[in-house]
Amino acid sequence: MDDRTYTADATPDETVTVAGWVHEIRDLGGIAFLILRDKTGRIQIKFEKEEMDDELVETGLDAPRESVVSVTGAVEEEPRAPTGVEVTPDSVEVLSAADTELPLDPTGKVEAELPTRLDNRTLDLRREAGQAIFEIRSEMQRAAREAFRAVDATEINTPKIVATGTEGGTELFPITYFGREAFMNQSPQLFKQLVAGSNVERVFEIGPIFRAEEHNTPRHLNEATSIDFEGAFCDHHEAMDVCESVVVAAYEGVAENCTEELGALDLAEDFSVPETPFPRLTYEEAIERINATGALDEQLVWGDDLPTEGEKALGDDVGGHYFITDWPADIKPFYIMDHDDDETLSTGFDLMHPRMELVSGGQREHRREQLIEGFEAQGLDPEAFEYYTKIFRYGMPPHAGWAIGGERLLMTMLELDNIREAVLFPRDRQRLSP
Ligand code: ATP
Ligand code: AMO
Repeated sequence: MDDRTYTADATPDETVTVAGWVHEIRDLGGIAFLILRDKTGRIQIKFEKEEMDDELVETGLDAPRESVVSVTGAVEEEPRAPTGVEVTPDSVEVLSAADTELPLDPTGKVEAELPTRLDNRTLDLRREAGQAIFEIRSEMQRAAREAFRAVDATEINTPKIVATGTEGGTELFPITYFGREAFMNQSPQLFKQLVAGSNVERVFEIGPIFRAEEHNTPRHLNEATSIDFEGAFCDHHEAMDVCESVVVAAYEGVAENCTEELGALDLAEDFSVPETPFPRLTYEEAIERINATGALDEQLVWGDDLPTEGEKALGDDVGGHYFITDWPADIKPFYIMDHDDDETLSTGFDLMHPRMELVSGGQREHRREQLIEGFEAQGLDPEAFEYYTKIFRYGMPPHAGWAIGGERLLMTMLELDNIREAVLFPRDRQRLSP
């Protein structure tokens, strides 16, 4: 594909062509060094001014920082060089000269604010820590895919332009679709259920969701990545088992394959795979424990949604990942099944990280009559969902599933303060480009 040698692979006594960015130039007088940086690291290029062709020396040493250069030369061992080897150049070519003024410093010596970094993401990803987050994100998704395959789930892709919302009417982005009203999809929810009701049976999807969240918080995005699972002949307990296995696999993949990246983020010492099994607290136990912490001014009563402060107090109390099960039916969506013996209780669950909610899921209502009642109870018009409800007349197995917020998983795993750090080009109320 490209016939240059990665800097990390340059071995002594070879002649190589390395190419990358000018990280820095250190001029000591008679001798000067260009530190060249690529995907794999850095290498020292040595210029002995007296002994080398003037033009070659000028080309190398006059290239502004962050210019893209290609260097051909012999690799030699040099204990004083940062990586133990250096290149003595036979030729230097500037492929793209950079401006001398840069909006941020990719060496990381001068820190930049997050908005500046996001406005100049390419330069930000030239910093080791910036690159590391997205190498880890890639590994997290690879490991999750492998964990899904281990439970025999098939990867699917569902439409992102849809006719109806599912997760509450106020958070939809409307668009015009050939003169008709349409929306950006908030969740693959109904589609993944429609596929779980086929012979495909078990599915997963890693894809975008769009939510017109009004609030501007460090853990909400307007375009996020949802990691979804849905399985036929599966109840909420089994769905939680799969959820736990995917989260743990993501951590294990990162622990095994991202040692350097964790080092770049100063996490090498602290990174650990969460212990299993994750405790499963009922909603009722959760509110009792929150009340007992005394963290809230007002005691929670059964039926309340958990406020952020309450979630944090409980997170500190539990100290790791945990599920909250058996939520009040009224605060869970229409597609979640209620318990047979108590209709006020749902099979809905959330997976919590001590800092925030990571996952929602549950067993689904597969009985058509009860499903229609659920729509009506939630003030939704079942007619608008005919494409979905009609399938429940043709044999819908019991099924269950969940969705992880991909960026929240990464953000909690890497202790990032702001969810925007976990997205290449985040979408929030202010940010529509790049
Ligand atoms: P879900 O995935 O169900 O949306 P969530 O964790 O994203 O769950 P929301 O339901 O969007 O949370 O919002 C509920 C929580 O977000 C509440 O606990 C609330 O305290 C918090 N929240 C909402 N708006 C703000 C805001 N402007 N600033 C800080 N926190 C907020
Ligand atoms: P829910 O609405 O709870 O459930 O979303 C699932 C998970 O997605 C993440 N998430 C977000 N992350 C960042 N920014 C946002 N605006 C945002 N909104 C959601 C959270 C959340 O826990 N259909 C159900 C899932 C199911 O039952 O299968 C659903 O969408 O981490």
